[in-house]
Amino acid sequence: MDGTAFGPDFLWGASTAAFQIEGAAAEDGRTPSIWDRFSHTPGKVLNGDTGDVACDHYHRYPEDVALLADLGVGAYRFSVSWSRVLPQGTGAPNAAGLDFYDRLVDAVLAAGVEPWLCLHHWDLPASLYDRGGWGNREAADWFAGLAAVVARRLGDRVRHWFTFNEPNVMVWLGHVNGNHAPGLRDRQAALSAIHTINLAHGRAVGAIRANATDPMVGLIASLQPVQPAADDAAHRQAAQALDLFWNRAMVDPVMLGRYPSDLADMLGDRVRDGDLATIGQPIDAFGLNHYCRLYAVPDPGAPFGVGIGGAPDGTPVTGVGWQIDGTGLTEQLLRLKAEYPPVPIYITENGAAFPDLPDANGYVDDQDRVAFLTEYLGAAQRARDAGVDLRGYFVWSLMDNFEWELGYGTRFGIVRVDYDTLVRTPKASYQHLKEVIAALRGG
Ligand code: IFM
Repeated sequence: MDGTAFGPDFLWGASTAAFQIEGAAAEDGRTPSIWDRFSHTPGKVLNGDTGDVACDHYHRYPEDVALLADLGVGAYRFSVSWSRVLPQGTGAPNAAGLDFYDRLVDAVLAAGVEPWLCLHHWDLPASLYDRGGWGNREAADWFAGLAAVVARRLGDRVRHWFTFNEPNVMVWLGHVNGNHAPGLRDRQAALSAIHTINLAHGRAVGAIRANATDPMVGLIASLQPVQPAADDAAHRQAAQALDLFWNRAMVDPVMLGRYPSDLADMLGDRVRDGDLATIGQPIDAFGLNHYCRLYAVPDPGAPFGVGIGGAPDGTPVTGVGWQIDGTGLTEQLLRLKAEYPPVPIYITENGAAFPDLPDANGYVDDQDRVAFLTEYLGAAQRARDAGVDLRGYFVWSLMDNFEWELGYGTRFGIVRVDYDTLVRTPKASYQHLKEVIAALRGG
């Protein structure tokens, strides 16, 4: 890979999320999240997989931190489990839960890696869902409460903060499509969730700034260019609708301080005086998660009349059918530069699932993933060459983990996890990334 343009200051990182790796689901005071409940509901997750054990990162985090150090990354992005920190969602913090993140942060720092903390990666406490979840405007205050508790405890050491990971996906898959927790397909619930989560982001930005020392605060969204799956008026209209909900509903209000006008009409009096000022207060960084272009299809039965189709026939795809096409990443980065005020951008997730056949020693020679990373890093570099203020790249994911409704059969890691023994084995892609990072750092 020609990566010379990245230079020695470019930040390399790896990402994970609490529910996908921690396990220890009922330990030390943690209560169920909506994903515990969803995954324990028969038929919701492939093979009935749950997050009960996951990668057992809760107990094995020292091993995982050692992998980060050996990889040579400058940063580790992880999320906190809300129901581990605040078992009732609000109220009294759980000392044992906070102690875990304290130990993790110290271990990451001791390994010479910066902790990048994301407050919420989809695992809303089930108790809060029972109080209305993101459909209840009060959830914005509940989330600010979590932000304050975590920032007070870790804000002396954690300098880099994100409020939400992919709130747009949380709304689309959880409230429109229904294949993610909490499993809704409900137009009104989705609209309420959009605004409450945006407000929660704004309130949490304030809470982090008030409680952490000199923090960088940002938002992470999954943004993908949307195209009509066919060249006709219905598909073009579907593409516009999907672009509105996927790419703009939760980024425009944060970056521009306003909703797109079509959406503002739909949100109606959910948006109160002062909300947009809270949501649109300046942030210090934008996290872009990017995987593939989306192809929109009309779906009259769906809450917003649109669904997501497959990649065009004959185009290369990953093991989960996502199109491999780095030009989408360049295009998305250029769109961020063209449409929003300048904010440093980090790619906070990018990676791919492949079949990953291990040899007798558990080693995976994943040249398909190496080729994917090479293509997408080249695409990122082209955007930088075109003037995009891209400061870093975090691979998804450090290790194989619970891939939501697809459970453990779908592997995105650069480290293989054997789910019977929980042994971690770096794949060829880990070695490749390690060499890229070392070379670009002049190491
Ligand atoms: O595993 C997920 C992650 O939790 C959010 N972004 C996309 C990844 C791959 O599906």
